[in-house]
Amino acid sequence: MKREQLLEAVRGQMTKHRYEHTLGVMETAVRLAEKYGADKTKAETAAILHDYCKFWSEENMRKIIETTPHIPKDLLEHDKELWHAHVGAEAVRRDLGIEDEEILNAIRYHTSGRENMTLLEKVVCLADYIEPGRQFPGVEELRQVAEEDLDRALAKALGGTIAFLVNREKRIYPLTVLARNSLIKSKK
Ligand code: DGI
Ligand code: FE
Ligand code: FE
Ligand code: FE
Repeated sequence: MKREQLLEAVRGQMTKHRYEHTLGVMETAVRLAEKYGADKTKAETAAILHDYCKFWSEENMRKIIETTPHIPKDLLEHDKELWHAHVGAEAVRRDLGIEDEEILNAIRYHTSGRENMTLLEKVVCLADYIEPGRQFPGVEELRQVAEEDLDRALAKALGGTIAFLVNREKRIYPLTVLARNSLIKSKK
């Protein structure tokens, strides 16, 4: 599918604000892919589709998680904010015929991260944090680090999410901890 068709397909699924976020992630992911040597076309496709399911109902996503054999069931015991990533990967395969596993994994792990992420997965996950529309304390520093060190920037971003969850007394999905550890370990 061409870029315009993909954009059209996601636009109908989301609010204007979320669509603008999607465009920001697309732009940022392509730029990071270029900088760090990931596949730019795959980064663009994954970025456009990464929040495809963001506004699907909780019941619908729960049903898809329960009935799709390879979606981890432990997602159901963690924050539902995590669900749209795994459900999204299945949905774009089913609805849009996306079969490329690297693209699907970049969508699947864009929220939680995972241990030993691929370059493409890192690029999409980090772009989601630092796209121009994002505003949260520390985002400017994150944008600066992203220009120098992809792993360090992503470890920082995931660390920020972990701290946010701890502050709110929420559970942390284990893949997020594994992702952060492996990003730090891989540099030592
Ligand atoms: O979909 P977006 O808002 O663009 O961003 P996202 O897919 O990265 O979702 C992030 C949200 O998920 C954020 O509000 C924190 C929440 N969340 C809940 N539990 C976890 C989690 N994020 C991570 N990485 N790990 C968790 O365990
Ligand atoms: Fe998301
Ligand atoms: Fe994210
Ligand atoms: Fe997003």
